[in-house]
Amino acid sequence: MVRHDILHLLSEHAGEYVSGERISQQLNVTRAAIWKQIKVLQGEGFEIEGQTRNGYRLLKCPISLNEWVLKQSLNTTSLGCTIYLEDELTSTNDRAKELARQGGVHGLTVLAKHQSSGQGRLQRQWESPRGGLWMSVVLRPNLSLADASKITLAASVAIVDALWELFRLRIGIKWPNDLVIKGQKLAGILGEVVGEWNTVQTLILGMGINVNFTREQLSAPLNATTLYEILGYEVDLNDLTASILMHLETELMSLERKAFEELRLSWSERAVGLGEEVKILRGEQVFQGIFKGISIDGALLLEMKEGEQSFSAGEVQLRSTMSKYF
Ligand code: BT5
Repeated sequence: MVRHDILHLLSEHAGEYVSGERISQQLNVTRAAIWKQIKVLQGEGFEIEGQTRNGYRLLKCPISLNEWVLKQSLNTTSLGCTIYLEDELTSTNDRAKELARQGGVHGLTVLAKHQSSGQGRLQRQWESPRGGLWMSVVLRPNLSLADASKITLAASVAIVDALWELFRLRIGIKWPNDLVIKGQKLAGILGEVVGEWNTVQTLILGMGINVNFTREQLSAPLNATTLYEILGYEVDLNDLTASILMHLETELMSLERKAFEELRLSWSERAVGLGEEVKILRGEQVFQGIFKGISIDGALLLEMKEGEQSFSAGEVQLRSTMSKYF
């Protein structure tokens, strides 16, 4: 794409002018065509200065999602190898499922700037205003169905680590995979198995993070927060996406090596409520006990008077009996 070629050329000389003539010669396009493409790039949020005498110079790349910028930041081998970035989708998970059924490869990543019908677990709604990170990755890992829940645990750890790496923010994981800060939800994860796991082994991993928007853009009753509220400034969504995919790839590779103990440890270090007295709600039923940890298959282990019991994600909810950070 000519636009991307222009960007490559300008970014090689970031901050310096590159003459229209030079771009024209190197890319074999007319100067009028270059001018047109520069206008499009400016519309996408690239700060490009144009001077009749000196040419063009790239001053800044957009911090909103942009395929070219994202690809420059990506340092992965498989995740994000193919990127579908749309302005609006009903749900990135739905689009990723469609693409997976059409043969989408491992690592294919779908992003939307806004979701009109974002999904949570158990048919719940996920509010997805502009400025958030709404992403789904097609995974065809070398793992069994029993490992599917470990992948969502791995995703929680990846997001926590990316937020620490980029902003030195400590986020807690509320089992199974809500990401919370001071008790307020910042992000959620939705893993969905596509088709017969044993034959196709495909999991759609959806991750939603409230990033560059204010709390007011979410409905009032939600116990939620956004990165913007926490940090006080907008962050580069491309860097954030790249960092999450990088950490996720590392976690997945270690899972494929059967190194679940490492993941369990990483997850436990970041878990909220571990070792505390908690309540587990299953429909009308309430179980109370000490949150001991997670089992080999990612289930929550609860130590109760009657002995230890495990609860798998999806069917129950976790509540604290004391911590205000739930
Ligand atoms: C989740 O479900 O937390 C999984 C959310 C996954 C969203 C991503 S975005 C990209 C991909 N495409 C999708 O369509 N989905 C995935 P769950 O644990 O069921 O939590 C849902 C509950 O969180 C809702 O019932 C609300 O109470 C609350 N909620 C909804 N939107 C929220 C938001 N933006 N921030 C915080 N809480 C929210």
